[in-house]
Amino acid sequence: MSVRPGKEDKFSFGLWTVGWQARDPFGDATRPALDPVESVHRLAELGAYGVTFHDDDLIPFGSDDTARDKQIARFSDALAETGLVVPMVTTNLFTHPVFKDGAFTSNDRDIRRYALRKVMRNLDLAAQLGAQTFVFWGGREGAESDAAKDIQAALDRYREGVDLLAQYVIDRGYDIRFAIEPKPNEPRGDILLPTLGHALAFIAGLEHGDIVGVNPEVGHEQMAGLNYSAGIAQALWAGKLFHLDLNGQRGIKYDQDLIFGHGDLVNAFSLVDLLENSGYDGPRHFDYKPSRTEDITGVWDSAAANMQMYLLLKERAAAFRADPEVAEALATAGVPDLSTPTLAPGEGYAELLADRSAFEDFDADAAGRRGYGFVRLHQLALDHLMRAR
Ligand code: DIG
Ligand code: MN
Ligand code: MN
Repeated sequence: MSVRPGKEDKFSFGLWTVGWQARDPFGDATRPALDPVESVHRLAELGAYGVTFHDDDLIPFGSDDTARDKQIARFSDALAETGLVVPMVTTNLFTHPVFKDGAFTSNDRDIRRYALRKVMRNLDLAAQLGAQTFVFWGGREGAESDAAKDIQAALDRYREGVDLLAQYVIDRGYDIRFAIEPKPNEPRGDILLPTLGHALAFIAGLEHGDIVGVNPEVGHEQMAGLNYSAGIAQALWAGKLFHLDLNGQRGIKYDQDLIFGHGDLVNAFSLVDLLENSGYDGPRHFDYKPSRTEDITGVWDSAAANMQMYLLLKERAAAFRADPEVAEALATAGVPDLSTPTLAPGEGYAELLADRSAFEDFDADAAGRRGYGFVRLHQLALDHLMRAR
């Protein structure tokens, strides 16, 4: 059954996704370059709401100002013609050899200064196009050997860079928030801020941490063996889910950037259930790679598949939540009870110490015999996922 996406679904795509020419470490490109203007029109036809980009996706690295202005004008015209918006912009700090030891944390100070200038220029463009989120994926911030990178100094430089750029945004009055995108490795042997947890801890130490959140990607957390929907729940709990990169990953291996849901489908179901019931109203952004085996028809099929998967899972999650048997299984499992504070209103440790039922008279053996029924609850979820009820 095909479901038709619309702008109200807030699906967005990186230009670098559908535009990926499928060059990989073991093979040449299998597809020709794609004009960003063509991508805007085709994605609009498919039902997308927005497009995102790295500076170099839109303006080839090294372009002079005339060529740069022409590209921006063409792109802006396509946005106006299609009604697509630019919710997020990011900077390519990883392709050019100059960044081979990183950007903000390169051992070379001149390169660190160059990287900051490249981002500042891109922040101006992001503000000009109305983007409200600016992503930092430190793909080259890291090392292949431990002695090569003083991690503490690198984190100082990372913080110095993000604080400076946040000050720039504040002073310019840009309506932009930053979102850090973690990844454990690839292309560096180990990447700084490898998981959501590392990123949240880093943000806590920033001067302007209030405008810095996270942009977690499905496959990146799963490359570290982590539960993506659980990580998103913590990002929401921390008020730091500013954006997210949806795709698929089949286990702990290289970054596959599969179509959303084409990896761990069960976790994708849990994620959509969470997002649709959490109040997150940001873009559903796809950062994936159309398989190297596909021609341009396959590229557009893959873009449509991302949105199809999300909408199908949204429908399945709604059916799960509407099922009275699920409500009963949730109650048996005590899931709603977890929202009840452990302490009564006004109760402190003195009252807890005085409460014999909490310890002296507590029958741990009887409590240990409780059956929670999690298996039945999970099977109900899978029944709904597979449309078996
Ligand atoms: C890869 O997962 C990264 C880069 O594509 C980009 O910097 C970021 C944007 O979401 N994701
Ligand atoms: Mn990825
Ligand atoms: Mn990403």
